[in-house]
Amino acid sequence: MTSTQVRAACPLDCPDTCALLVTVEDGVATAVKGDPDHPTTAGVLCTKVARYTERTYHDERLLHPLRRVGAKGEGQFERISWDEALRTIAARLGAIAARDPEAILPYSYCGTMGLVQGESMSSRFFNRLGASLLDRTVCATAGATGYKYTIGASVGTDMEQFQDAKLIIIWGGNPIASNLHFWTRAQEAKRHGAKLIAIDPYRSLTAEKCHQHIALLPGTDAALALGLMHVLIAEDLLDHDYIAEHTLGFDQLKDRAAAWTPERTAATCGISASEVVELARLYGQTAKAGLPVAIRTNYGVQRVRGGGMAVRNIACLPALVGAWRHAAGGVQLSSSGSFPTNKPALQRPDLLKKLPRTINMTTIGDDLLRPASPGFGPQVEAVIVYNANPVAIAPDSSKVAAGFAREDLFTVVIEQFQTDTADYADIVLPATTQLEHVDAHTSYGHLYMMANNAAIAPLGESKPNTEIFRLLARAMGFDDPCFAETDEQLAAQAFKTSDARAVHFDWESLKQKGWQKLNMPAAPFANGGFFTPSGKCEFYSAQMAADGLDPLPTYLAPYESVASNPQLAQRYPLAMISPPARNFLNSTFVNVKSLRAAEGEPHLDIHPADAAARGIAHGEMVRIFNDRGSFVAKARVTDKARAGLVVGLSVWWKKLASDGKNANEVTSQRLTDMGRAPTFYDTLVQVERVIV
Ligand SMILES: Nc1nc2c(c(=O)[nH]1)N[C@H]1C(S)=C(S)[C@@H](COP(=O)(O)OP(=O)(O)OC[C@H]3O[C@@H](n4cnc5c(=O)[nH]c(N)nc54)[C@H](O)[C@@H]3O)O[C@H]1N2
Ligand SMILES: Nc1nc2c(c(=O)[nH]1)N[C@H]1C(S)=C(S)[C@@H](COP(=O)(O)OP(=O)(O)OC[C@H]3O[C@@H](n4cnc5c(=O)[nH]c(N)nc54)[C@H](O)[C@@H]3O)O[C@H]1N2
Ligand SMILES: [Mo]
Repeated sequence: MTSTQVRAACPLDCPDTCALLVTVEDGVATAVKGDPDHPTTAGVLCTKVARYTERTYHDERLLHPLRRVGAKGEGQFERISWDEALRTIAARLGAIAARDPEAILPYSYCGTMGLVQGESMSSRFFNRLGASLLDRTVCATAGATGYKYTIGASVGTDMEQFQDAKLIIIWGGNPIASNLHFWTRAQEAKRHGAKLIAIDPYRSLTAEKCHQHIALLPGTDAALALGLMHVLIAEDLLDHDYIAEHTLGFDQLKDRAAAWTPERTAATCGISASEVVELARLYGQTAKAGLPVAIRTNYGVQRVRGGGMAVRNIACLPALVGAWRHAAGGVQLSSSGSFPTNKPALQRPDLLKKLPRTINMTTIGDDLLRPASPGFGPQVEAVIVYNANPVAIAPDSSKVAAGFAREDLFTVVIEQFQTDTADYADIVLPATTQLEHVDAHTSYGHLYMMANNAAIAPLGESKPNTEIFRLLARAMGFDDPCFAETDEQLAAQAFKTSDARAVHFDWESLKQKGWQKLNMPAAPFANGGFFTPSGKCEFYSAQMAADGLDPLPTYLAPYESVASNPQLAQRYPLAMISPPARNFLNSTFVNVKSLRAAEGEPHLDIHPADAAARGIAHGEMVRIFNDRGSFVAKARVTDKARAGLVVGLSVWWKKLASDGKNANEVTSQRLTDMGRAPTFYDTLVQVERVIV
C-alpha cells in the first residue's frame, strides 16, 4: 500500500480557510486533517470538514452528465455522454448568442472560494460570449460597502492578534458555528482576563458562552453604535489625538450622535439604557487605560435594510477611542481586502467587446420572470449555474422556483450533487470536489495565501469547473489562447507579485508549503493610513454624499419591523431570522447524512410567551408564513429567541424538508441601503400550529 499526505486548503465559504492535510492510500483519500503547523488552523477542523471524505465519496455524487427527462423541478434525469452534453449546450447558447448574448446569465457564488475554480475560466468564457454580468451580492456587499466608505478597504484587525485583547465585542456573528478558529483566539483572550460580549437578538451558541449578551432587536445595530458614540463623546472617553490626526468629520459626528441619548437608543434597540451606557463605558474606559479593545463584527448586522450603515457605524468606534493603536485593537469585518489578487489576469475582462448589463443575483426571483423591456434588456433565456444553489438560498424562493420552472428557459447546472437547483436543469454537468482539483485561495478571516493540491483523480466522469469551461469554449469555437491555460498556469497568476504584501508569492513554493502569510503590518492603522480618499477614518464621507447617501452615521429602521411597519406587523407580528446552522455550510452538507442527523430537522425557535399566545407546545409542527409564502418546521419553545423573534437555522435543502420548502419562502428580495445586498433578516411573519 502507498500512503501519502497532500497539502490542501478548505474551499468553503467560511472565514477560516483551513490548511488541510489529506491522507491518500492507494489513490483513495482516507482522512482530512487540519495542518498542525498552520498558525490559524492549528490542527483543528470543524465537524463538517473533518467529514469531507464522506461528502466526496457520497453515493449520490454526480458522476456523469445528465439530461432531464421529467418535468422541471421533478428530478428525473438520464445519463448522456460529455460529447452530447457539450454539443447540446453549445448549440443552445450559440443560437441565443446569435440573437443577443445578454439573454444568457451565469449564476455562481461561493460553493468554492477558490480563485481558480471560482471565477477564472468561467469568467473568460462569459466575457468572450458577451453574456450578462452577475452582481455577486448575496452575502457580503452591504457591509463591505459601509466599511469601505469608513475605512477604505476590507482590512482590519488580524485574527491572530485577538487573543491579546482585553475586551472583545462579538457583534452579529456566531463564531462557534461559523468562524471556529476565531473563537479559539477569543477563548485564549478570555483565559487572559478578557471580557467577551455578544450583541445578537438570539442567544446563539456563542452568545451563551460570552460574559454578557445584549439581545437587541434585529436590524437596530446602527442605532446601538450611535448610542455608544453618544456616551463616549458625552463622557469624554475619547482619544483626542487619534481623532485629530487620523479621522475626518468629528464635529459633524458629534452633532449627529448628540440626538442618540441612551434612552432613545434603548427604545429603538429594545434593550435597557444602562446596557448602552455600561457597554460604552467598558469600551471607552478599557481603551483609555491603554488596553486593546477589539470588535469582531459579522454578517448578522448586515442582512437588513440599514445593513451597510450598521457596519459603517460600528467601524467608526475604534477610531474614537484610538483602539487601532494596538495590534489587538480595532475591528475585523473581513480580511479579504488585504490580498493583492490579480483578478483581471484570471478573469480577462478585456475579452468583453462591450459592457453588458448586470443582473443582481439577489433578485434572481424577479429577474427570471421579467419580460424583455427597454430598462431591463432581453428576457433571460439561458442560465448557467455553478458553485451555487439559488433555488434553496436566494430570497423569495417561490419566485425563484417559478423562474427556474419556465419551460422556455434553458438551464445548465454544474454541480457535485443533485441539489434543489439541479432538479430544474436541462443539462447537469458533474463537477469535482476540492480533493480532485487544484486551486489557490485567499481568506476573509486570516492573512494567509493558500494552495490546494489535487489529492485524488476526479471521480467518475466529473471535471473541474475550469475544464468544463475550457471544453465549452472549444465547443463554441472560441480559440483565444487564454482558453488553453492549465489550472496550474491559472493558479500561478492568482496574486500580483509586484505588490509588497505578496512579494514572496511563487506558486511552486506555495504548493509545497501550502500557505504563506501576507507581508502586512501587525497594527494596520496605528498611524492612520486608512484606504479612504482622505487617508483618514471618515466619520464624514463625501463619497457617500456623492452616492446619494447620508454622509454621516445614521439609523435606517428595517423595512419590516413592529416599530417601522405597524400595519404589516398587525398581520405578521414576529421578526424572523434564519442564520447559518452549525453543521451545514449554507446549503452545502445538508445531504450528508451524519451532519443532517446532527441538525435533526428544520426547527423554529420561539419564545415561551409567543408560543403560549399561539397555543404552540415544544416539539409541535408549526407553519411560518407571510404574504410571500410559508414553510413548516418543528417548534422549539425556548428563551434563546427573545420575545417577538423567531429563529429558523438554515439553509435546508427544500427537498429534504417535509413540505419541500425552506426559510427563503418568506424572505424578501428587497435590497439593503448600500451594496445592493439581500435583507434575509428583515422579515415579519406569523406562526401557527399545524393541525394534523
Ligand atoms: N457552520 C457554518 N459556518 C458558516 C456558514 C454556515 O452556513 N454554517 N456560512 C458561512 C457564510 S457564507 C457566512 S456569510 C458566514 C456568516 O458568519 P456570521 O455572520 O458569523 O453568521 P452567523 O453564524 O449566523 O452569525 C450571525 C449571528 O447574527 C445574529 N443576528 C441576526 N440578525 C442580527 C441583527 O440584526 N443584529 C445582530 N447584532 N445580530 C444579528 C444571528 O442570530 C447569528 O447568531 O459564516 C460562514 N460560516
Ligand atoms: N435564509 C437565508 N438564506 C441565505 C443565508 C442565510 O443566512 N439565510 N445566507 C446567504 C449567504 S451568506 C450566502 S453566502 C449564500 C450562499 O449561497 P451559495 O453560494 O449558493 O451556497 P451553497 O448553498 O453552499 O451552494 C454552493 C453549491 O456549490 C456547489 N459546489 C461546491 N464546490 C463546487 C465546485 O467546485 N464546482 C461546482 N460546479 N459546484 C461546486 C456545492 O455542491 C453547493 O451545492 O446563501 C445565502 N442565503
Ligand atoms: Mo455568506
